[in-house]
Amino acid sequence: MQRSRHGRTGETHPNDPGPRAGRAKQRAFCIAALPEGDDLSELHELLRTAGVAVVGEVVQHREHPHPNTYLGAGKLDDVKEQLKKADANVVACDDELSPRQERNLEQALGVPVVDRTAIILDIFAGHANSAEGKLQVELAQLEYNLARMRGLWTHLERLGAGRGEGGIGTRGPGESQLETDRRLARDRISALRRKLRDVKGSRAVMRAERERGHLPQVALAGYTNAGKSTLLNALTGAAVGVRDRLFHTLDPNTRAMRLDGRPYLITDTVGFIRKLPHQLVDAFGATLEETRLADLIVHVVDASVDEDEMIEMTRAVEEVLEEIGAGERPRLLVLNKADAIDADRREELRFHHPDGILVSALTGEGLDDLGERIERAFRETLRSVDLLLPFDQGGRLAELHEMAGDLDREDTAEGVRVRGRVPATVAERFARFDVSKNGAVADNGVA
Ligand SMILES: Nc1nc2c(ncn2[C@@H]2O[C@H](COP(=O)(O)OP(=O)(O)OP(=O)(O)O)[C@@H](O)[C@H]2O)c(=O)[nH]1
Ligand SMILES: [Mg+2]
Repeated sequence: MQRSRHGRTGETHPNDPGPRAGRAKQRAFCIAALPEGDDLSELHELLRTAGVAVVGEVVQHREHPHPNTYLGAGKLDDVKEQLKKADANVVACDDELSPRQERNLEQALGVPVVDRTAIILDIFAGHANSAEGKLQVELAQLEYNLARMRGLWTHLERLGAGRGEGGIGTRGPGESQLETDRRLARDRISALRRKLRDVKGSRAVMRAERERGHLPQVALAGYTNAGKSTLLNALTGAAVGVRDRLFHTLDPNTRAMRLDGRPYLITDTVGFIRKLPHQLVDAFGATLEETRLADLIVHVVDASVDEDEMIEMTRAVEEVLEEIGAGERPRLLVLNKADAIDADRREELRFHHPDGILVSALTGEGLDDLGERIERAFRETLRSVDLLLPFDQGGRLAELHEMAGDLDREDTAEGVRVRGRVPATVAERFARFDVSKNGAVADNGVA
């Protein structure tokens, strides 16, 4: 959270997140422009996760934030007074600010201003472990900073024009510094994109391998801190890191599990949040692909919060799923943290979310039910096949058995007749042996 004024980068690397030491000394005053309500608890939580203390807050009710100053003029005076009293040394805004709003706010308030996006990016930077995660976060931060540089740039241009056709004195060293910064940032962005494409390539290879094994893929998705990693651990016996903080998991973790004898792969990945910075969605493309390509998405929500908040979080997740192209995937809703839910709330959940599966990843309550529902959802995607496999295709028969569970088999003069229900992808692979339509083998060629 040490981004320098105006997102400028000074002498350091254009994406230097700044010194991390002494972050706890930051004392933030929170501001928000909301049409209604005054709940800034999530912003507090984000700041807590980023290691910043919250010393006060002001909410202004308005339909839209002020285009120039985010809050109205009167409210700004109020904030200025209050933040002095609270001895705040930074202002944290619950929305992404335009570069102009940020600059004007800093001028009016006399302290650095950080917006929600910068805070989230800062948390991601602190939590990234893998090489891929670090590249993704750096890319997102650079894109964020580049937009701010551009903002300042047009501002300077306008100033120049105002002072008379951009003549002498209007093009100072600031401009060339900016140009250098922007060029450096752009070069770095291209390099990062290239590296991430390579990573994406190897991820695709791994996925292709998994698909060859025909294992059904289940992806856990959900709001940050909903309990996705805890659920992965509970279902698979894994020991993925769990913590009561936002965005603890950034890298996807895939583990195997068995339900009724059939093996599945289940992936836990980065959590979502309201107003998730688009730079992150963009940069985490390869990671989010795991969700987009899953056979089934298990949407995990923290059902221990009140209904309105849960709906809001659920909606935020659905929007991101839509945005990454996973909106149409088959989905299950898992209502987690049942151990923290009383009888009344249980009743309410049953009423409002009859399809939701109530579980506790912590105590194990409801996990059998969840297993059955995953299995059932998966079974619904199965297709009936009636195959005739020539005797020389013994290997393929074994493959089919591995995948399909219950199959009727019958030895005939031409080969083995197999009837049963198999995953759609398997049905496609065996289409050439299908005799259900015309009673004859369509094509006996070897795949
Ligand atoms: N009471 C209760 N707490 C839970 C349950 N499941 C998870 N938690 C707690 O919720 C917090 C977040 O759990 P995680 O599994 O890290 O959540 P996550 O969805 O992976 O979060 P991120 O990776 O940060 O997005 C931890 O403190 C868990 O112990 C549950 O069933 N009941
Ligand atoms: Mg997690």
